[in-house]
Amino acid sequence: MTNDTQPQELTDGFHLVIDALKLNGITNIYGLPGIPVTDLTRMMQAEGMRVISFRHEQNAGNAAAIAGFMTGKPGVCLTVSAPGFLNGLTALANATTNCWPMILISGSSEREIVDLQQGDYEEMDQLAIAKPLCKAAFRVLNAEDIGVGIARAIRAAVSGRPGGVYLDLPAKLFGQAMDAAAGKASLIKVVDPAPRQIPAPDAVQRALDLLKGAKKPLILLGKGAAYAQADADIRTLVEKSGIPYLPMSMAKGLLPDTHEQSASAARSFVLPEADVVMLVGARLNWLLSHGKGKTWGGKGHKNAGGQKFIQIDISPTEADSNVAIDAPLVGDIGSCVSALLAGMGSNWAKPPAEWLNAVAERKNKNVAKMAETLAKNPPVMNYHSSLNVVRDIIKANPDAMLVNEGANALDFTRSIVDMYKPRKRLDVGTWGVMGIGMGFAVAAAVESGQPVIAIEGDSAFGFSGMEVETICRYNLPVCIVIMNNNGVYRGDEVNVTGGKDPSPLVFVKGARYEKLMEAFGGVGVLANTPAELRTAMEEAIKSRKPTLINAVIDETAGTESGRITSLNPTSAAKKK
Ligand code: OXT
Ligand code: ADP
Ligand code: MG
Repeated sequence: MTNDTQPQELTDGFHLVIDALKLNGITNIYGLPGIPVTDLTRMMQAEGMRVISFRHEQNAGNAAAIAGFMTGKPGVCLTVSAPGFLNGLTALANATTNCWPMILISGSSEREIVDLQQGDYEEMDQLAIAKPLCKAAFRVLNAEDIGVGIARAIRAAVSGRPGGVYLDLPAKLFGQAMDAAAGKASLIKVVDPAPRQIPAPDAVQRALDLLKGAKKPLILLGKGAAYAQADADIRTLVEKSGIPYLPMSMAKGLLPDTHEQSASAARSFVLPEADVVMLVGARLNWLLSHGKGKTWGGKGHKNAGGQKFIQIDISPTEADSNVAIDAPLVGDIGSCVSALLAGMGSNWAKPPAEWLNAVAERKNKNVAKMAETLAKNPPVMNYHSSLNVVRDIIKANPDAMLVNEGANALDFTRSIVDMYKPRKRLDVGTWGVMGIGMGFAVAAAVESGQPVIAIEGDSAFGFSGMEVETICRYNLPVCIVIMNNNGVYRGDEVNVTGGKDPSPLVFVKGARYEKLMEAFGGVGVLANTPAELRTAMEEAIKSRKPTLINAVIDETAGTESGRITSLNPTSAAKKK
């Protein structure tokens, strides 16, 4: 037989998408099926990919985003058109805001009809809507361009400052057939998707000079430092310099929180007192009071405190975004930190003892105060007595992943529960967004294989609570602890009018959240005491069974917005 008469082997858009992703090492998909991606999910599974199917796209998107943070590879979320796409978009925007690599792949409707606005099924110009909310957005119209489309999406997500990428795949694309060999040849294996960016030697020297002259230096580690996976070098930098460091929330555990140089327990002392601050993958945004104001020892909220700043960041435009940066160090954190280490030489002088002693004194005082509070066992469980248990459980299981959201449930957990290893604490991030909980918990279990503990405010849990079914369906080792105080911040508010409606801030009292887990075959536990909570958590870790513990917390224990009460606006117009 000649080649002319041999039947041509064909491939199609479905398989090219799958092959392109697999070629680039992407094998986990977080999504929700429906027109036009239903078959794609089936085929992905058939081709050996792990498809985790959620109950709402926002949770799938959050899972993809945090998978990106954990692995440094883009997490992929797959949705249907218009409403499914929009449901996933919040997570894509959140990923971009947090600098996490993620790709949202959405099916879309017939281009010809959408562009003429003729009212197609789920009609929407998704590409245009996604563009301002992510780092890059692409659409693929022809099967032979799928390889390029996916390569561009991967590169855009992970190179430079990581972020979210939208990839629009119209329904018609999936069915397009082409020659299999030509299809294979059209795929691209992305080489060096996140190239190292070596800092300029003069910038390294400028930073070292500033650090050398400091009397009260401080290192601030942000989640960019955790993301960079330069753990050993970062630890060496901290230890060799002898400088106290402060981890931002998701950088906790980069060095163990129990490290003697950790200044976490002296935060409000070290920020205004420091004279030179080195930011490592942390932005001077609202979480750091924009680098000025009272937090930094400034007179008014617009006044700087007089600190000199070194900022290590991959984004060349980050410096000076809030206050002047004296020594910007632009490059990837791994390269910048190793350049600093090389420049420090072998006889780097530790900071003056006076500074180290002052930090230690303040820290020890706060740690002792905390220990005293944690030792109390009030008649009704509160944040301290319950989180003391979580603290012990994490200490005994340092490889476990910790997911955390809420207001008081977030802030108390952050300061009470020590972390021991990098990238183990996953939380509300830059936006302080509620709803990340169950999506993060699913991805944390899938990506790490470790047990996951999700500490959830009862309000926070409500945003993604239906995913307990997903957790049960995939039999994931997730232990959810709901800090149940009957409401947003507190559960004791009343309707001031005396009317029948409850206050906007409270929920059904004594809600039995644990029954939600039981409905899907998981383990539900009601815990009224620290002892009950401890037993239930230990059992959950041991059994690896999906577990939901409804921890009943004193409904008067919380404060408005937790530690960020001051961000609530107050009216300048006095009421009579
Ligand atoms: O130095 P000082 O003395 O100041 O003490 C500090 C440390 O030194 C000390 N510390 C320690 N002491 C001893 N030992 C150790 N180890 C130690 N470590 C620390 O403790 C204190 C505090 O330390 P910290 O935390 O480091 O310092 P500080 O000053 O707090 O740090 C400042 C910040 C800004 C960095 C920090 O506070 C922070 O990271 N905050 C994040 C806040 C945040 O993001 N909050 C979430 C948003 S709140 C709100 O928006 C909510 N909503 C609205 C909503 C949202 N968000 N999203 C969506 C989609 N829709 C609506 C809602 C609905 S929260 C919320 C639900 C709330 O209800 P829940 O039921 O879920 O939760 P509950 O409140 O529990 O009811
Ligand atoms: P945090 O909330 O913990 O303070 P941010 O999200 O504000 O952290 O800051 C993270 C910073 O880290 C961003 O400015 C981002 O550009 C930077 N970043 C992320 N990855 C890297 C990397 N590999 N190398 C250098 N900088 C990075
Ligand atoms: Mg609550």
